[in-house]
Amino acid sequence: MTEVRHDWTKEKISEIYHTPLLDLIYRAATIHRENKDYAEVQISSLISVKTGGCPEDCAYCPQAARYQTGVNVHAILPKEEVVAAAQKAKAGGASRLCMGAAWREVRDNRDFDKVIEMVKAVNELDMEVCCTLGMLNEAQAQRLADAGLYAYNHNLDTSEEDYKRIITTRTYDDRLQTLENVRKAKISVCSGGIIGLGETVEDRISMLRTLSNLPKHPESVPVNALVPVAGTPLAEQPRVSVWDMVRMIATARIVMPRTQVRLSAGRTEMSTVEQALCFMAGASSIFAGEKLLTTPNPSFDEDMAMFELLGLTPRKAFKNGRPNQAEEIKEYLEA
Ligand code: SAM
Ligand code: DTB
Ligand code: SF4
Repeated sequence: MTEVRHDWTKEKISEIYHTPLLDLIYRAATIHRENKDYAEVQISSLISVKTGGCPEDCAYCPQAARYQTGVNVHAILPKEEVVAAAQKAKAGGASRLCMGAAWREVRDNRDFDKVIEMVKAVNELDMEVCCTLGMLNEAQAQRLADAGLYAYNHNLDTSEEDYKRIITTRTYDDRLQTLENVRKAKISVCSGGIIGLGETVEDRISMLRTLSNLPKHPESVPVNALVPVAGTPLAEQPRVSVWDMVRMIATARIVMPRTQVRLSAGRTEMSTVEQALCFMAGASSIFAGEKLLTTPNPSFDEDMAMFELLGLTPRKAFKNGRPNQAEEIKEYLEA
């Protein structure tokens, strides 16, 4: 079993990232196959429970109020609509529902009370529940944990050095603090980034260094390809090459060997062959369902056809234990 290390240097990660491509894929695939469940892919489905009107200035995001993106702004959804979406996602093969809100941070108000009710309701469907609501303090993280939240998504997006170019309304340390608050509440951590923002390869490596040097690796690391959206400052960014996506996934797999590396935004632009390469390189998770938060994604049917073709199976919910069963998660990660 590959040892889980927390002392990766930028030099070492860079050496891995720049390995000749087929050697890199082979090495990542070898590590991936140490896990007996390597042909299982964890499926998360997204629902935007509060869309648009966000005060932040994330340069990639269609939901920031300051950019004219034509996104359909709406207030918080009724619980029934979220439960119906969760049931549909479960029927489509998803083990996890991730609820997103276009907030800078959680506030202790009625909207948060509503999210807590949603978490409880989806938890009762025997699905892993995830939220991505912006920054959280310790008490808010604990309240989510008590409601049965399984995972919290909070991305670093890019390197610490590059952060100010992409977002000015909060700092990298703010992001890291929320991740710490989530950890303390014993919620599973989901944190990754985006490639194609105009970052350098060094920025990608630096972000992987931060993630892989956290006291405990995130259980999930989403690797998103930028979805360029008209009206955002990054609308004209060229699409990232699939080879960059493969390199990023393979490097993440090697430096965080027990983590679910998620082939995230950008799949509508990728062929089945290209996605197969990403699974070969160690991707073990996807977002499925027609929509990400506001932009399109392949349908459940298309993904099931791809799974059939590639011999992949959807991972069942709670294979690593229920929320707050930190010891089980730990045992799994260290096994
Ligand atoms: N507001 C919360 C926050 O920022 O943490 C939660 C929702 S936010 C939309 C969640 C993540 O979606 C971002 O951190 C970013 O990584 C990703 N994202 C947003 N827009 C994207 C885009 N156009 N392309 C790829 N990923 C995107
Ligand atoms: C993540 O890493 N990617 C998802 C999820 N976490 C919240 C979001 C992708 C959003 C893509 C743009 C959109 O659909 O609005
Ligand atoms: Fe707001 Fe999150 Fe979008 Fe940034 S990424 S503008 S915080 S919704």
